[in-house]
Amino acid sequence: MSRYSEKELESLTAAALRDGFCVLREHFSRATLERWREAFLPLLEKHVEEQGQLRNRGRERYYVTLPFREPFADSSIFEDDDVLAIVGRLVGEDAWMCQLATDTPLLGSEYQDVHRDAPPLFPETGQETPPFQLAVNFPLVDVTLQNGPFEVARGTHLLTKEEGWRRLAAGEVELEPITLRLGDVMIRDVRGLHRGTPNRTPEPRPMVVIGYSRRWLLRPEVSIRVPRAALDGLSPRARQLLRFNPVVESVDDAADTEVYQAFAY
Ligand SMILES: O=C(O)CCC(=O)C(=O)O
Repeated sequence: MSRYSEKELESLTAAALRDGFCVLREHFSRATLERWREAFLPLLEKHVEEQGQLRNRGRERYYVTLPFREPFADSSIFEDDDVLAIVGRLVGEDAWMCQLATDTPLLGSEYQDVHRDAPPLFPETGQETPPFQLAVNFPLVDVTLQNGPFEVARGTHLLTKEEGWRRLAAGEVELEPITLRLGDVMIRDVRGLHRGTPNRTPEPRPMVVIGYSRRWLLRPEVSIRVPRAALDGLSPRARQLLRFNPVVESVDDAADTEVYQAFAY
């Protein structure tokens, strides 16, 4: 069920096209996200123990893939009507869902280098294109100025990285911290120049990332391993969204090495 009218959805889409992101405030159920947080924290602990040495996102900052099972295989989140309406307008009605993961800075994390999450499609032209890869981000805690807000420079998704860097250095654009309450959702074009900032509190700051791509785009570094037994319980729309992902006998068979190492472009 949609919360937003067609006109509001158009306006949120226009903001995402212009600024590179839009935010839907108080959108997801806080009780649902509290269940996600409870289930996530042991996964984070295990990841830090087993793969923490990879340090693939910087000091005390971890990228953890979520298993496609309860509570994370949640259609109230990944099939949300408003989010999908905006995603469809930005990357096509036939978009697919390619990523279900989290970014978590802990105490001791640092500023990341300013980066994009994807290279341009046609680097030789120096021209950017309409959107092709989105991140739907929502935190599992309130994000404040103290616990490592994501920072982004508005409008830089339509510039080359070099021009974006130049405008940042010249003070023509600036990095803005995006503070979010539990339940808020940000839909962003992954080309916008951004960085993670230090979490200065003892509590982890998990941010979920659900990736939606144009139907012709494959990012081999990410995928969602869908257990065969879950397929029957999925709606036709969910099956359509997940259609290019590997089907596995059990999520526990998932390769336990994180392959998403190169992340900054
Ligand atoms: O703090 C965040 O969630 C952003 C992290 C980030 O941009 C990255 O690891 O690519």
